Amino acid sequence: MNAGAGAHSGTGEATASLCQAILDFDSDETLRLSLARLDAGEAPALIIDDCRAAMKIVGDRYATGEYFLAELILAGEIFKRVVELLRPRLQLAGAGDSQGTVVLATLRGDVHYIGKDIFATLLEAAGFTVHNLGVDVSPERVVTAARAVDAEFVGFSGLLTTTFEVMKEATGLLRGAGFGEAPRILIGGGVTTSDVRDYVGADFQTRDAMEGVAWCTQVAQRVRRGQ
Ligand code: B12
Repeated sequence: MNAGAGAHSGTGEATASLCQAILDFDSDETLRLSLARLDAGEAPALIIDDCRAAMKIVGDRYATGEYFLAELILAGEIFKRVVELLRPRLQLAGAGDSQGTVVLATLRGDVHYIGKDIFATLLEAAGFTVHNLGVDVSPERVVTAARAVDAEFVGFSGLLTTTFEVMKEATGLLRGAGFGEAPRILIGGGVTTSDVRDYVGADFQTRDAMEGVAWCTQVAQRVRRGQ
């Protein structure tokens, strides 16, 4: 099996072999290569980007019928183990005053959570307090949670196009819920685009967790300065 050209976000041979290990569903080799790169001082975010490129290939092969559900599950399990390995390094920053409170969820009908949990970890590393509601969450539960913790941000992760309607419903409920100031709403996940952001009525969209953290940080700073 070949990793395929042009899909990598990192550099050179290290990227290609990590990608290939995932496409070979070789969990031990994937973890060994990830650990070697960590020990060599590489940023965990780069390793995640490479794994994501491999997951994209797995998804594409599933879409064309070359892979089946079993391969999706296998690749997902391997990626989850990589994220567990990297998590302590991703979390290094996070002490001190909270930058703000974020409620996160994958909404009704969607059980993908790997990307959401990466975003949650990076937010915590940047000093945010995160209430991660999990997957298959109803819009009503999001509103209840956002109100209970007085959330400044609410994030939805979506990997299925069928979730767009539910994101729209949840956004509408949040905007109409009579908060003093409604929380900022951001969406992310492999199938989201700026058009989807406009459709669901969110404030921000990204498929890059680091970009999501940067946006939350900027907004939180602006709010603190009263701008
Ligand atoms: C692994 C996987 C699974 C695993 C999920 C494991 C898990 N625990 O999460 C399992 C096997 C369960 C699964 C099931 C299904 N899957 Co699936 N799956 C994938 C796969 C291969 C990878 C997803 C992934 O983890 N990517 C890696 C993460 C890191 O990327 P990410 O989520 O985009 O997250 C990054 C950013 O987007 C961002 N981010 C994520 N969330 C958020 C949120 C916010 C607020 C912000 C700011 C940022 C952010 O942070 C991350 C890092 O930067 C994708 C293919 C793909 N191209 O993504 C298909 C894919 C998503 N699955 C698909 C399908 C069809 C299914 C099934 C319907 C299959 C079936 N017949 O049963 C079911 C649906 C089950 C359900 N009800 O949800 C399709 C969706 C097609 C569509 N357009 O709707 C895809 C695209 C595959 C394909 N090409 O056909 N799947």
